[in-house]
Order: sequence, then C-alpha cells, then structure tokens
Amino acid sequence: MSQYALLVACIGIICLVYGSRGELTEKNTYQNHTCIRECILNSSRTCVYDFILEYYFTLTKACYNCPINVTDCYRPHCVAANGYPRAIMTVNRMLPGPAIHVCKGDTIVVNVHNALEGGEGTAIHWHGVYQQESQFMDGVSMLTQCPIPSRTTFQYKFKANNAGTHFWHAHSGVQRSDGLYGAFVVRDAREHEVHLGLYDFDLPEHTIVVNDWLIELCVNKFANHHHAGGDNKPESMLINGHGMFQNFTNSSANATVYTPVAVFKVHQGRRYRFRSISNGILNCPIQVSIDNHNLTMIASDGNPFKKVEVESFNIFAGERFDFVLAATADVGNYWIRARGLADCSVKKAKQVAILRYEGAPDEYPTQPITYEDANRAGKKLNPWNQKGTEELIQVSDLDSLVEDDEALREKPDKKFYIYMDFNKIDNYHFQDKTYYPLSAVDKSKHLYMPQMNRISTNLPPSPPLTQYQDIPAGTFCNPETIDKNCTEEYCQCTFLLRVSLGDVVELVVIDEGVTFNANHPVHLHGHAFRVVGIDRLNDSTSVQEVMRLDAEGKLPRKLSKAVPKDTVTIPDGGYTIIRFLANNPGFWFFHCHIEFHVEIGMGLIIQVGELNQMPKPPKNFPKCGHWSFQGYEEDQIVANKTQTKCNVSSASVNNCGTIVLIVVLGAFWMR
Ligand SMILES: *[C@@H]1O[C@H](CO)[C@@H](O)[C@H](O)[C@H]1NC(C)=O
Ligand SMILES: *[C@@H]1O[C@H](CO)[C@@H](O)[C@H](O)[C@H]1NC(C)=O
Ligand SMILES: *[C@@H]1O[C@H](CO)[C@@H](O)[C@H](O)[C@H]1NC(C)=O
Ligand SMILES: *[C@@H]1O[C@H](CO)[C@@H](O)[C@H](O)[C@H]1NC(C)=O
Ligand SMILES: *[C@@H]1O[C@H](CO)[C@@H](O)[C@H](O)[C@H]1NC(C)=O
Ligand SMILES: *[C@@H]1O[C@H](CO)[C@@H](O)[C@H](O)[C@H]1NC(C)=O
Ligand SMILES: *[C@@H]1O[C@H](CO)[C@@H](O)[C@H](O)[C@H]1NC(C)=O
Ligand SMILES: *[C@@H]1O[C@H](CO)[C@@H](O)[C@H](O)[C@H]1NC(C)=O
Ligand SMILES: *[C@@H]1O[C@H](CO)[C@@H](O)[C@H](O)[C@H]1NC(C)=O
Ligand SMILES: *[C@@H]1O[C@H](CO)[C@@H](O)[C@H](O)[C@H]1NC(C)=O
Ligand SMILES: *[C@@H]1O[C@H](CO)[C@@H](O)[C@H](O)[C@H]1NC(C)=O
Ligand SMILES: [Cu+2]
Repeated sequence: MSQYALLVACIGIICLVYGSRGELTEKNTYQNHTCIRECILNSSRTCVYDFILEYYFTLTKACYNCPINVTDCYRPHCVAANGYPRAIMTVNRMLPGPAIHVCKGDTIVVNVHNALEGGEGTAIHWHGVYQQESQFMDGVSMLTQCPIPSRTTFQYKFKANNAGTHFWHAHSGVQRSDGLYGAFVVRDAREHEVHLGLYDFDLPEHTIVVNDWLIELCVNKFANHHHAGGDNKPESMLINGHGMFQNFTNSSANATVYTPVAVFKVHQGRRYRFRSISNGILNCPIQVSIDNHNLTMIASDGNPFKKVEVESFNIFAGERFDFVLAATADVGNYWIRARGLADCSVKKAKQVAILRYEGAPDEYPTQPITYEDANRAGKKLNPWNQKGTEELIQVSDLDSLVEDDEALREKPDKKFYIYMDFNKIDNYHFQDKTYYPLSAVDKSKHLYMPQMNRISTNLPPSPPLTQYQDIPAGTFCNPETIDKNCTEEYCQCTFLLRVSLGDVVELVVIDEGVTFNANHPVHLHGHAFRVVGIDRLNDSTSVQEVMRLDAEGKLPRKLSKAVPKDTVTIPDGGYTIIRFLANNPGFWFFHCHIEFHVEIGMGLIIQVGELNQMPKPPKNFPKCGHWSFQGYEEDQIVANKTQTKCNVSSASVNNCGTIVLIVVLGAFWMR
C-alpha cells in the first residue's frame, strides 16, 4: 500500500525534483541512452528523456576543488564552464544539457519539468526538425504553444523525420543564452548516407557545440544594454560547455591554472565525421579551425553537399556544419580553435579544445592561443560580410546533393522583400519620445531598433497555432496594413506573411547595413530553404537599390543544386535570396537568431495555409492568453446596488463614490 502511494507520488515532477534527485547523474545525462545505436532501416524506437530545468551556478559545491584538482571538475553536477562565477540555467545540471542522438524515424518524447526558480515560463525548440504533422511541438513560446508554467511539466512528442545535425534550445526570452541548449543529432541508415565512403566513424563524442558566453545572466546584459548603454559584446566562448577564461592560482605549485577544455579523441589514420553546432547568442560568428588539419565540409543544417576542403569555416548562430577530419598528422595534441568575429572581436572572445590522438600524452598543445593565432589563413567556407572568391566560399556556391525540387523552379508563387537594419527611431521601450528621445541622450546610449521592414514584432497574447480565435483583432500586420509611416513613427505589431499551402515562396532578405557593420543570421521554422544567392554589395545598401538591381536582372539565382538550409547569414550591405516550398501548414517563425535582436522584435511569422488546413491541436493542449478584465463579480453586484441606492436618494456624485468605496471594502472584509 505504501509502495503504491510512493509510486503515485513519484509520477511527474515531484518525484523527479525531490524524490530521485540522487539518480539524476546516473540516468539523466543520457550518455548511454538506448537510442544511441547503429541506425538500421525500419527499426525505429521511442526515445524518452526527462529534462529538469533549473537555475544553477558555475563551480558549485559539487565541484569541490576544481580546477586545482582537475578530476573534481568532472564530478556529477559540476559545471565548471570557463571558470567564471555566474548564475546559469541548466537541464539536468549539465552544460550543455543532455545530447540527444537518435535515428531517423524514432519517436522523441521529452518531459520538460520546469523547475526554474523565479516562476518563469519556458518552451524548448527542436532547431532543425521540421515538425511535419507535429506543428504543436515546435516549442516557440506564444506562437506554437503557451509557455510551460513554473513547476509544471510539458511533454514534447514528435517523430525525428529529417536526419541531420540539429540542436535543441529554449525559445522563451533569452534563456538559451544561459545554458538551456544541447545537441540533437538524427542519423540516417547507412544506405541513405551519401558521404558514407568519406569517413570511418560518425560518433556522438565528435559533436562540437560552440557559443559565445557571457559573464552574467543574459537578462542583466540585456537590461543594461537596452536601457542604460551597457555593451553587447561577449567576453568569452565555450566549446561543449568547457573553456579557459578565468585564472586560478594553484598555490601548491605556484602556478596559474584554468578550468579544463573539451577533448576530442581520434586514432591516427582514421577519418571522423564531426558535427558542429552554433548556439551563438549575441552577434558572434565563429571561425572554426584545427591546427595541422584541413576540414572536408560535407553537410549543413542536415543536408549534404558536394565535399569541399577548407582550412577553416565560419558558423553563424543557429547554423550547423558537418565535416570530415582525417587524422593524418603525427600522434599528438592539436588545438581546435574557435574565434569570435563581429561583436565577439571587440573583447577578443575565443576558445580552444583539444584534438588528441590515441597514444598522445594527457597534455595541452604548446602552440600559443591568442585571438590572432586563431585567424587561420587559406580557404574558408561561409565568409562574414565579404564577397565570395576562390578562397572565400559562400554557401550559395555549394552544390547540394539533395535533388532539385519545385522550390528551384524559375518563377516562385510568392515573393517578398524583407529588409533589415538598426533603425534610428524613438520607441516607448528604450527611447521614450517624451522623456529620453534619441535627440536628447548621449550617443553612447542610443538604442537603434533591429527591425524587419521597419516593423518590430511582438508575439500575440495567445499562440496563433492553438488559439487563433483568442487573438484580438488588429494584432497581425504587414507593411500594407500599417497606415503609419514607420520611418517616422515606431511600428510594433505581429508581422505576419500569408502564403498558400504548396506555394513556392521566395524571400529576398536584405541587410541595409546603414548603421553598423553587423549581419543577421536568419532561421526559418518548419522548413528548409534553398540558398539561391548571397552577395555583399557595398558597405550599405537599400531595399530600393536591391529591388532595382533585381528588376534589371542583376541578382543571379542558382536554380540548380542550391543547398537546403534552415539558417543563413544576411551580409551587411547585401542580400541573401532563399526559396522554399511551403508544404508544412502552420505558423512558422522566421527570425534573426541573435538573441538581443529577436527578443525585441526582429522576426516575422509565416502563415502557411488556411486555418482549416492546419491540424487540430491535441486534446487538452494547454491554453493561455489575455485576461480580459470586466471587473470582479462581487464588485459588479456592489456597483449595481449602489447605483440604485444613489439614484433613489438623489445623492451627489461624491457621496455615491464614498458609498461605493465603503460597500466594496465591506465586501472584501466579509470574504
Ligand atoms: C556509459 O558507458 C560507458 C561504456 O560502457 C561507461 O564507461 C560510462 O561510464 C557510461 N556513462 C554513464 C554516464 O553511465
Ligand atoms: C522499410 O519499410 C518500407 C516501407 O515501410 C519498405 O518499403 C522497405 O522495403 C523497408 N526496408 C527494409 C530494409 O525492410
Ligand atoms: C582529486 O579529486 C578526486 C575526486 O574527484 C580525488 O579522488 C582525488 O584524491 C583528488 N586529488 C587530490 C590530490 O586531492
Ligand atoms: C588573472 O586574471 C586577472 C583578471 O581577472 C588578470 O588581471 C591577471 O593578470 C591574470 N593573471 C594571469 C597570471 O594571467
Ligand atoms: C596543482 O598543483 C599540484 C601540486 O603540484 C598538482 O598535483 C596539480 O596537478 C596542479 N593542478 C593543476 C590544475 O595544474
Ligand atoms: C611564485 O612564482 C613567481 C614567479 O612565477 C615568483 O615571483 C614567486 O616568488 C613564487 N612564489 C613562491 C612562494 O614560490
Ligand atoms: C590544407 O590545404 C592547403 C591548400 O588549401 C594546403 O596548402 C595545406 O597543405 C593543407 N594542409 C593539410 C594539413 O593538409
Ligand atoms: C516616410 O517618412 C520618410 C522620412 O520622413 C520619408 O522619406 C518617406 O517618403 C515617407 N514615406 C511615405 C510613404 O510617406
Ligand atoms: C558604394 O558606396 C559608396 C558610398 O556610398 C558609393 O560611392 C559607391 O558608388 C558604391 N559602390 C557601388 C558599387 O555601388
Ligand atoms: C450589473 O449590471 C449590469 C448592467 O445592468 C449587468 O450587465 C450585470 O450583469 C450586473 N451584474 C450583476 C452581478 O448582477
Ligand atoms: C441612475 O442614474 C443614471 C444617471 O442619471 C441613469 O443613467 C440610470 O439609468 C439610473 N438608474 C436607475 C436604475 O434608475
Ligand atoms: Cu539580427
């Protein structure tokens, strides 16, 4: 009987958080999950995970004497990160959170237990998974679902139907910046791997997750930057949650030591498929290279392309690149280097990891690791704000190995020009028109709004996918429906583009680039798009100039073998043209993947298909929305009574007010 009671109590979050915390380390790292296996056709499984989301800290008591005693850094629940003390957010007290490695066709079940102190909601997005027939599982807070309330559990359940290197991350506020992210790799059966002959191993341990990393909670930096003029430049970077940054003194050896870096092991003479992922946070394109080795690039965002050998590549926030590393060097230790560009260059944010050959000593390479040392010369894939050349290969120059499809036909059904920039506009969030407009405050505190078509998108009070009928009229907008001049007045609404199910859609996405030399990596949910053109025209450009060039036939499109991706950079002062077949009905976010930009509105929603073409939400799917205030019931009774009384006694307005107040107070007293 008592066992039965315990079992009942143990169902759900109460047991996981309070009852079986001790088991968390053994079971919930999922390093040896039963779904990690050789992928064979028609042998799909159901893969279950429990994610416990918490606020946490680096170098907690779980770390004992880390990093003076390095072994301590690998203890359960120890998050050493780069040694800097700061609050973080974790899944199962790991950084990154558990990696999910499954086979195409598997059913993924993730029970997300929101144990975040502070009562905030959350949602987890499966970046790269199209969610066909499981639109409700896309995990975008206030678009495809309500945020998961604090102390509750939400179950994600969907099929991993498209193979590739993906990742998962929180899609609510700026939570992914503080640690709510992890790898998500969907492997295909051998017979479907077109590059199978190029490598000997494709192992979970060769997954590289890179990101810029702050020295404080992201909301601190967000509030400071947007309201007070604090910078938006990352200090450091992590590779698989590890790195060197903060120094410590090992007093027994009188030496400076650091927290340990990630180590990737290989055997000489073998070839390995590495899968790299950027959970980039701020504007931090990352150049990746490995000393004494070249990289054979073979796939991006889950789609293979004709191999290209390079010395380094850039990865933008939200992108993934797979490459083959041939372990042809002498047995030894080599630096894997990550170097931050753009806003990451200001404080020289960088990080290293080790490529260790079997038989090499457990030591660090001796080559210097300054920021400049990581600037690998030679052939590079995916340049940052540069024109393509022999040495600098744009992703639009790659030849896809995914067959051409309808998206590449000559004429699209719908075409939109999306133009982005940081706009000098007074807005009530950060540059109050009356109290502290741009014209009155010091230039160092100017906040220019990152917008698409001069619109800042705020997501609606209820998720359109599940509660369309609850969204107030006038919430959605597009440039045609706005009657203001958004160059002169701040425009904020829910930017929505409608396309029909089955349309071939072309987006000419422009970064006017007038204000800063930035760039915006954009991500599309629910689909992959073909990257048919990328160019940087000049230091800056305008939507008018790009439209003129297009009308003159001067924007070339690669309509054969253009690579399918779901995230791509838009060069500053240039454009990227993408094409997709809108075959997945739903409401899909298209947004800049820089956390500060999307958080203040640099995104839009693409509605694919009519409401009646969208699947119905699962029964009992959680709801949320505006609380439309009509007054409390007891107040209304009081008001009605008082009204009558006043009319009868012909009391003055003042007396009526007093009576109402007394009766209202009396009503509360009686409760
Ligand atoms: C996973 O399995 C390997 C090999 O059997 C073992 O060494 C390792 O400790 C296991 N990890 C966990 C977290 O159980
Ligand atoms: C796998 O299943 C598909 C259809 O369900 C079938 O066409 C195919 O022959 C099967 N393959 C193997 C190897 O069993
Ligand atoms: C370092 O920590 C490990 C446990 O993480 C422990 O077994 C070992 O004794 C420690 N070494 C020293 C020198 O204290
Ligand atoms: C350690 O870091 C501090 C700043 O946190 C710096 O001032 C100092 O020079 C560093 N020491 C060494 C030995 O690198
Ligand atoms: C700190 O010094 C002790 C004593 O020399 C040594 O055993 C230990 O490995 C050192 N720790 C690091 C991280 O170098
Ligand atoms: C520690 O090393 C520094 C230089 O590396 C030296 O100046 C200092 O005297 C040493 N301290 C001790 C206690 O050995
Ligand atoms: C890498 O490629 C360059 C040519 O792009 C070549 O000069 C260099 O020797 C190669 N390095 C290795 C380690 O293969
Ligand atoms: C909007 O305002 C800008 C700046 O004042 C002006 O250049 C532009 O012509 C206006 N657009 C329209 C459509 O009135
Ligand atoms: C680039 O911009 C500069 C300054 O605005 C202008 O003088 C130049 O003509 C532009 N070049 C091209 C190719 O449009
Ligand atoms: C109060 O009066 C209004 C208007 O006559 C009516 O709609 C409302 O239902 C009344 N409220 C209650 C609680 O009787
Ligand atoms: C009370 O007075 C108001 C304002 O004069 C009037 O609109 C309302 O109809 C009256 N109510 C009753 C119940 O007579
Ligand atoms: Cu951006």
